[in-house]
Amino acid sequence: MSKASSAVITMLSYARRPFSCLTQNVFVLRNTVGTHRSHCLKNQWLQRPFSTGKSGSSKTYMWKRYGKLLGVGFGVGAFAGAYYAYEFYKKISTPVANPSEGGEYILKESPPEYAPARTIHVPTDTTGLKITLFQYQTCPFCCKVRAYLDFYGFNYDVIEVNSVTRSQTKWTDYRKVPFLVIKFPDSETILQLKDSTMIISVLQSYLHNKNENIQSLVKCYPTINYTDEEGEKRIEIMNKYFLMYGQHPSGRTKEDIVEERKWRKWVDDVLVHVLSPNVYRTPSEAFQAFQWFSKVGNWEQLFATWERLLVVYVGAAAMYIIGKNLKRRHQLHDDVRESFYEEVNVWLKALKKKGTRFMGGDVPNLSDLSVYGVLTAVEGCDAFQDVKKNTKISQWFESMTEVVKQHGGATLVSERGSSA
Ligand SMILES: N[C@@H](CCC(=O)N[C@@H](CS)C(=O)NCC(=O)O)C(=O)O
Repeated sequence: MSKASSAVITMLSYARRPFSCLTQNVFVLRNTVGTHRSHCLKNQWLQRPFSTGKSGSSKTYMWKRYGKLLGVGFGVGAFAGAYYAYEFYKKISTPVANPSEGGEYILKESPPEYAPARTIHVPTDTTGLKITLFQYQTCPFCCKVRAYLDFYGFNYDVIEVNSVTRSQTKWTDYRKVPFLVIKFPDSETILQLKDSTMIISVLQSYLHNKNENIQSLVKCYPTINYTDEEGEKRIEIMNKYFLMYGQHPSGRTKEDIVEERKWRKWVDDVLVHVLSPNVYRTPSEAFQAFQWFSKVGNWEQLFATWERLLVVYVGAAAMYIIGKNLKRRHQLHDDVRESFYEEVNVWLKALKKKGTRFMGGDVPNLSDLSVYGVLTAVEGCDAFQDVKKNTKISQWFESMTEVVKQHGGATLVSERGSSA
């Protein structure tokens, strides 16, 4: 779903390119004509004063005529230069704007009420937090957050965002999913946590660090707003891979914490990028993937038929094309399956070296949950069936499915609930 809307957006931005090329050609054409004209003008300019330059009145005439032109030219040039400098200055002076103090995560008012696509209730969650996840069912980042919430057994509501109308996120400036809205039993504050990795880091810090509440923990993740070289506004969340333990967590070595961080980053920077080119490898695979998204996302229930068909057909066609670009951008093998197998094997090799059931030992840690979460996004696609056939992922993957379903980490949440 997510991919469909990004698809349409990306298609539009691609569609703009030929136009901009066209405009450039017209511009070049005009310029050529212009250059030719000004060249003639220059010749006249050069010729007139000097060839007829003997007469003073002719000189005055020339200055009157061309001096004005020169003045206007300088004026326009100075104005254009100043404007350009101003725009440039704006670009380089906006990179860092730091609201900090966690203010960027506080909502001034409660978002509108939407009917949840489903409500997850786990009796062991006694934290009293009211968590709402805004998501696309098959977005890998959303799947990662769900894997985390389900493993720990948090209670939460799911709001399925319509990627065509995005009507459920009109009230926020944040343009992506997933994000969480959290309400607290003992405070009026309402928080909006943005970015899958930051969400997981904040909640995990909250579970481990009983001296801090979520409102104060978010202050450790200040955002930096900047404008990139293409003029796009971007947000960088500082420390998003770091957990705010307060003190060194018992039973964990420093190396083990660093490793966990490394894998979480690998998931965001590497693993996630092999998914799209693989699930949209051929037109029929792209179509099959979208049909599966429609099924697990319950689109038939949630969206109008025309919306669903639009997303499935247009989305599949667009993503097939975009998949090819992503393949180039992320320098995947010609046969993108090879890249998928390779990355999965990188993970499996590390797991084998560790010698335990999960990367976290007997219980999954955040690396396990992140790898597992993004893989569940493509679980029903041909690509993942191929991965299961051609690598040894199944054993670990099935163990993860089981432990997430059983809320294997629920004790931590209930302990946190009783200490609140
Ligand atoms: N770094 C973000 C990435 C989130 C992201 O890129 N989400 C995509 C969906 S998979 C999105 O919302 N794109 C904009 C859109 O579809 O409108 C995170 O980890 O949460």
